[in-house]
Amino acid sequence: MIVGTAGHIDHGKTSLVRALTGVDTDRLKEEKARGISVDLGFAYLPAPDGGILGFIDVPGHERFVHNMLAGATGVDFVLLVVAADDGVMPQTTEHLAIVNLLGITHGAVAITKADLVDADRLAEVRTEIANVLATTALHDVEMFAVSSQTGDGIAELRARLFAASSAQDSRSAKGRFRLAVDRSFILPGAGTVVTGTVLSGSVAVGDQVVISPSGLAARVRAIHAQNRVAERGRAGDRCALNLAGESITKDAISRGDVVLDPELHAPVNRIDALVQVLASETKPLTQWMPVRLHHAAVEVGARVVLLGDEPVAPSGEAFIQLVLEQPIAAAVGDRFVLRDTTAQRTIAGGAFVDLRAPARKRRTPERIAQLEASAIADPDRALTALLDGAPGYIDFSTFVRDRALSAAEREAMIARLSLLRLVTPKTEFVISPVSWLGLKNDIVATLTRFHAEHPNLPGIGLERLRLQLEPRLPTPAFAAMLQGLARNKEVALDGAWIRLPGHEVRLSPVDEALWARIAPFIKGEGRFRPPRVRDIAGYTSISEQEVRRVFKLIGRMGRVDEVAHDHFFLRSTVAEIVQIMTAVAAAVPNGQFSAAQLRDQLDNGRKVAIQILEFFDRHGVTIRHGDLRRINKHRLDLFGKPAEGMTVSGTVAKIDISGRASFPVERPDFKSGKGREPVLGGFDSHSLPPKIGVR
Ligand SMILES: Nc1nc2c(ncn2[C@@H]2O[C@H](COP(=O)(O)OP(=O)(O)OP(=O)(O)O)[C@@H](O)[C@H]2O)c(=O)[nH]1
Ligand SMILES: [Mg+2]
Repeated sequence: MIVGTAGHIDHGKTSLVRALTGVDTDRLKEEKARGISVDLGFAYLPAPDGGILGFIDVPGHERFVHNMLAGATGVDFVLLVVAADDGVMPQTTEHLAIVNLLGITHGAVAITKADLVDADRLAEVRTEIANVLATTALHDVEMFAVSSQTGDGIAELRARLFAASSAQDSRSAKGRFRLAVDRSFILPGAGTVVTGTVLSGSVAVGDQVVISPSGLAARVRAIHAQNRVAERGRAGDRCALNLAGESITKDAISRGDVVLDPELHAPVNRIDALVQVLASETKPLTQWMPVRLHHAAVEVGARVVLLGDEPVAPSGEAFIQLVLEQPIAAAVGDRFVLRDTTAQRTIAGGAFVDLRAPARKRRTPERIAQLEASAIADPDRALTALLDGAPGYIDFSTFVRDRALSAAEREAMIARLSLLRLVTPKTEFVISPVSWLGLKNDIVATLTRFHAEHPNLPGIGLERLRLQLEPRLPTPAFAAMLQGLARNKEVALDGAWIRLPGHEVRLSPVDEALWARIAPFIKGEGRFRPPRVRDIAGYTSISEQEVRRVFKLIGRMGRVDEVAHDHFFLRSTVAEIVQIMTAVAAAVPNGQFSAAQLRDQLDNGRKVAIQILEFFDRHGVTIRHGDLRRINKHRLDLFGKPAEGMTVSGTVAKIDISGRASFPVERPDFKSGKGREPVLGGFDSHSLPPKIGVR
């Protein structure tokens, strides 16, 4: 258990810690000289049950409240110190307010310097203290009259602390590791050591960690937990970590940094939070008001953005957005405190709700509903509430990371809530079973309708389908969902087209008749040099536009390819050319052939041969090296098999293996650089479309 002191300057906090533990925590020269505490002090006390109590002694001076705040994070039990002679003073109430805002609910009051007052005064002070505690979570804590001078009451108080420590549920170490650094120093012989309270999870010797927000990597060389050498430090322990790493020095790490599990490193500078303004304030929190934000051991300048219509009045509670001057390492649910910019007053405090706060549309009813869901502490209930609201899916990887949940906890949540996961290259989205089913039904209904309205089209493009549906999943998540449906044969993915598995493109009778007139021109003898759109229009007196339209239609069915602009080849002819080309490649050294060598086999002229090769280059079937090409065997089946009876067999005749030397005129103009790289994803829409680009 970690015990933190709190209370006004000179009220006897340090003396009390010394009386309880035997340790004088005022170590600094300045502290000795001035007789006041300036920075945090640390002491440990072994308990009869084998545990160890850690003490964090804080300074009471109003100028050092920021140090008090750095120490108060991670405290389990507060020891509120009030001097019997002075009674409740300004920092008594301010520290109490801070403790309350930080959500510390266990504690005791020590009325110190009891030796200086009589029983009447003691009774008076008790009443005074009870009054200030009344409105806080500590309203029913026990009060102990003590004297560090005479030792009166110290044993009773110590016994109370031991009992509290035994009764305390040990904090869950389930989450991922986070430690808020309050000191960093060099230990001769060991190197860089940082100390702080473990906020969540645990760390073991040998673990890799990251210093956040800087992002420096380090390895844990040794651990002291609660002042003892340990193999592991857990949530609720004060730990000293001996860190090793290329850039790890005393100065590379400072108070306010967080040492964490590398998975958690994702600093933030815009946070949506639930804030409470102290009743003692006289003014509300207003738009773009500058404040000092205190979180864990860090202090940073920030601005307040109101998310409601009104300023947040004293005693009021509201969602706000905090825009930070510098990024910090934080987790959802972490407590924070706001002080004024002159560091004289504590104004407000609360809990972080969403670390990925949007800069725009941050006040819409939809967004506020998300914040209400995110503000639920229990991750299962928060996630369920989020999925029940708009947009109906969430980025689960981010949810899990921002709540510092472990990998095991992540999987357990998926199972407990029967979530459907949509894995994309960058992240994992989840969607509720109800939304998933609704979306699936909508996809099938939309496709059914589309096929009925457009029997001659192969299907709907992914984006077009996505934009018609609610919830509108992000493109990669939608692609992942479609792939899942395709695996179950509920939809079919045809390149870029999505269709129902049973759907086949059918031409209208009119188009069928047009195709019957056009097709003969690209079949048979002349298939390697078919006429272009304009020529076919001339031969058939069908308009150029119509010829082109029918070709594109047939192209979408995968039966023709537009090898060059307005120049369509039957798919089976393209397949046949691939075979001939394979034979050509097999007959030349290194499989490297020239355009002329292919042209000789096809007998279709230099220009067309080059256009065909450039078409293959674009599809990655051929790979160009200067004037020569070789075949990429991985893409040989891209155009399927040649039509029946057209299979090339035997050896290829007439190949000049002397290469381009004997074809001095056959130096195609490749200067344009076109087709230099196989363009695997950039197909024309009328040829084979790209596969949906997700895992
Ligand atoms: N008579 C008497 N004097 C005390 C007692 N406790 C503390 N003092 C005296 O009060 C003064 C302040 O004590 P500290 O323990 O330094 O007070 P503190 O609360 O730690 O002060 P800051 O850390 O500066 O806020 C010292 O001179 C102590 O000797 C007590 O129980 N009885
Ligand atoms: Mg002190």
